[in-house]
Amino acid sequence: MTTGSIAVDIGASSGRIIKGYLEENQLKLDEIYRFENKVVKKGAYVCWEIDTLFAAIITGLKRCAKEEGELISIGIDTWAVDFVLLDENDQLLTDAVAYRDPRTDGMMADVFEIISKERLYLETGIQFQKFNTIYQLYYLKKTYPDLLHKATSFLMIPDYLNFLLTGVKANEYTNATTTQLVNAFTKKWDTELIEKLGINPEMFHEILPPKTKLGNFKKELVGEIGFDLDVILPATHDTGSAVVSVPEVSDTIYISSGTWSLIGVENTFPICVPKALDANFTNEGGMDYRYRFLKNIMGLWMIQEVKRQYNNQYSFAELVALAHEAQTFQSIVNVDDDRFLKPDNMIEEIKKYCAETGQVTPSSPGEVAKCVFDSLADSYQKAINQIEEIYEKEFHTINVIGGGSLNERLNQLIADTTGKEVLAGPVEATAIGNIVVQMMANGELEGIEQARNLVKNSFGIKKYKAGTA
Ligand code: LFR
Repeated sequence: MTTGSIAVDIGASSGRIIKGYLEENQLKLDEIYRFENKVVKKGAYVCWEIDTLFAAIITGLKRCAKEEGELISIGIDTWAVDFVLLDENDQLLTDAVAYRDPRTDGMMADVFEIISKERLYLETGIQFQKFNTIYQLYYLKKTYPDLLHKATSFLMIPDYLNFLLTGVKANEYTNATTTQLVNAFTKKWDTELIEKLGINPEMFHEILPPKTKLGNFKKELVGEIGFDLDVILPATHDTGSAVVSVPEVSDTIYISSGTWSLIGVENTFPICVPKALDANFTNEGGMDYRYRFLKNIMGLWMIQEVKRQYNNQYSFAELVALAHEAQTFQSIVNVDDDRFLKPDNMIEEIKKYCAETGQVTPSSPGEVAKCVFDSLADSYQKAINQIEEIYEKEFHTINVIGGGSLNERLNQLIADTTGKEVLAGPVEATAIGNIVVQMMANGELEGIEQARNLVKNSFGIKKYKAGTA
């Protein structure tokens, strides 16, 4: 009988419950349940529906009941930076406010008055994004000091879901690093920095690394679900899990392609040099204390929003095909501009940007889509130039992983724009990374090298060369 592990992988637009198991030396995946994720306005803030997400996990687990005997563990990963605060009775003090909420506007400048940008980067190695946890917490400190005072627990989204499952409160390492409050070298909460900001360091929990067994389902949940599993920490930051499943990291630039495009390389040490700061590259904590030296690029979010603005009358595949037909259209926007983080209307924002920069304004859906894809490829190229400049070497391969790797035209466009070979896959990178870390914890895999070989042998990786479209 094969044993299986369950990955709960929740992204910005959907969540999935996937079973992973070994069969004839290959990793197999079965999707058990899929559910929607979205933000809603609660009072003044844009929030995640955290209770609905937890209920969906329970529904999915009940569907696993027939496979129960074979299952041994479960791991949860989600996007990063967002959190909730609990009071001394473990009751929620805050909603799970979403990082695209504009509440952090202006907070970066306030924080830099307390600690310089350079010092913050030197200590944490984390990129400057206005939505990082540090700026969200500083907003709370300024706006609701009493609330922050009452908080006794800081839990990031997967930490909170794990707490609901097990009753155990802890902060997982890979996700904790995205707060910009963890020292990149000691890998511990930077208590001095936290205190300087006027935030109570006591509300942060012990930082536990991936592969740690957190606990088991709470008694009442075992009754409801009908069985129990070991709850194991994968890299609970989805990008951390995704990069575990990059088949070959040496001399390769990866792009984890989903709502965001995360472009970078894996290191065994953080790079906090001035050039990295200027280019705004991050050193996020990874599996086995490796570091993801990468940059956030706005990603498929832009085309998701474009599709939504066209009232979903075109599928993604149709937008890709229409873009291909609009061959002569050439305008490009800077996808890294914060104006594209959550505009009221993405199409209008793109048009406005083109007009303001003296470029031709896109009008047809094909032109808008072409503008988005070309702009993404342009931004990838710029990030690659920065990586090569910092490393003082040329990389020859780009590995696109995640759902976006299914976009064949974008893969070819990346190959054509960069002149490098593009490898596409695995598509289910995040769930795979989540599952293989559980398998390491369960003794089914020895370590990350073996896990990466397993990925290489289990999933088809497609190749694209420049000029072969
Ligand atoms: C991708 C991701 C990125 C993070 C962004 C916000 O899903 O986790 O790594 O920067 O979402 O949390």
